Amino acid sequence: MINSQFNSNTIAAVSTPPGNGGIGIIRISGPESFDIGLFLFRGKSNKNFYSLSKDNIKYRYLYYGLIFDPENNVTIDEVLIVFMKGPNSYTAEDVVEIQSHSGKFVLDRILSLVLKYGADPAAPGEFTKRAFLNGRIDLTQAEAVMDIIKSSSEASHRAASTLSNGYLKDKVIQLRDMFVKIESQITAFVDFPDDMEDNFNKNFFNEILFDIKREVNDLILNYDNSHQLRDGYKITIAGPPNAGKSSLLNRLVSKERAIVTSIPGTTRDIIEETLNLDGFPFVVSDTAGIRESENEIEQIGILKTRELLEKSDLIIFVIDGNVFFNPLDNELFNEINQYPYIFVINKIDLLPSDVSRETFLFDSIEPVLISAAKNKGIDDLKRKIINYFEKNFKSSESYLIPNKRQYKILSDINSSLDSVIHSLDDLCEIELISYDLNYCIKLCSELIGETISPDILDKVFGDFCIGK
Ligand SMILES: Nc1nc2c(ncn2[C@@H]2O[C@H](COP(=O)(O)OP(=O)(O)O)[C@@H](O)[C@H]2O)c(=O)[nH]1
Ligand SMILES: [Mg+2]
Repeated sequence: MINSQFNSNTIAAVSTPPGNGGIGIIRISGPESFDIGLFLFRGKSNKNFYSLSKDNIKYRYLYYGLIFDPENNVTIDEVLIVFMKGPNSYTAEDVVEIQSHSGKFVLDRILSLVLKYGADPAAPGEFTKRAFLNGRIDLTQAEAVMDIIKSSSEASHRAASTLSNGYLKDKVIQLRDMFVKIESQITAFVDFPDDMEDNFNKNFFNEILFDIKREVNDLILNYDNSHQLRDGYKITIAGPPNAGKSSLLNRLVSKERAIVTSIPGTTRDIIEETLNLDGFPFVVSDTAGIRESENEIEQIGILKTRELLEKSDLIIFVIDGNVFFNPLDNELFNEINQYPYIFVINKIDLLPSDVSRETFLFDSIEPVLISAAKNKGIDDLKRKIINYFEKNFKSSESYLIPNKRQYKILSDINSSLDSVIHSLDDLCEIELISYDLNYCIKLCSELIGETISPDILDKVFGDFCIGK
């Protein structure tokens, strides 16, 4: 049996998602992947079959042929197969990919043959983990692979691609180099404390440290937007009952999502819908109209609305243009005014034609005039929403957004930096400065995965799907 020739260091999995599709891919990686692939494959050219051998494989070339069961010579499927010699492959090992027809039965049959003849089933994320362990990518890039798979909008994809290209790794290595440099310069004085008084230029070090701190803080700030890029920015539609909030939600998401009636107090539970505008992911919530209410259920709805306002990235405050409303002396408006908001006046279709836009200008509060029912002004509103979010994402640099693990480490670096800056004031504590700087160096290495504990690694890759 060929089994015995193969060691267990080769892994395999179906790398395409489950379900029926045009093609499915089985990926094999490790020292025995070529042997297994060659053993199960029979090339076909002009109706003639031929066998490939290790000496005559063209790497990264798609071969057409059949996968067959060597035990009974039964053909399993017509396939394309590609051999990629490490390190020029995803995992940096020898990799074989078999493109077969997709369908659970075919893919399972081929995979079971691959496993039978020497491969082990790959754990979730194991291909990417190998790419990391073999030094082809750093940990931030490995994590980005996961984000790319999950990304649901242009912005989230762009953020993931930025990490995947190694920009965060480069930045962290740059910071680490600076820490190393300062550490060696400062500790040089440890053995010569007498020189310190004359030669130590505190301002020089302070300047560098503040530069580093600014960079670290920028990354930390970017994190705050990262979960929003992944999960969507929160937009909340709020306002008095019957203003047309539910109608506006339906309009924005182009479907009848929320119940619209002329009965004030219809919406009680918060209704959420996702929306993609110009590549930005949003979660839009329709809420209960805020008013004094005796009704217990409605009161709970109003309480939930207030909680949501606090967590929102942007509030769309909607009123009915036909009901007298002066935002400047309105309690509800003053509540919303504390948060970022867009002021929207709805039902303009019902307004007399001689009412001008100026009627609705209050101080510097400029409203967007819409009719949710007649689909008027909705594009203006969308543009205004996009503009608001674009302001926060001006440069491509701000797509450099760490994930939660990286964010925690950056926060630790930031605290240690504070401590260094503090100790610099009191030059007696040179050892402490050196200790903190060394800790920063260690944290940088951890961030890019150069030093990292196996359980953190398992956690990172355990989140992946099988086959990736
Ligand atoms: N004429 C007109 N009626 C509207 C408009 N938007 C909503 N309505 C009506 O106003 C009532 C309340 O709408 P709804 O969306 O349920 O308001 P909500 O309580 O703020 O969610 C319903 O009868 C809607 O048909 C609009 O732009 N023009
Ligand atoms: Mg409603």
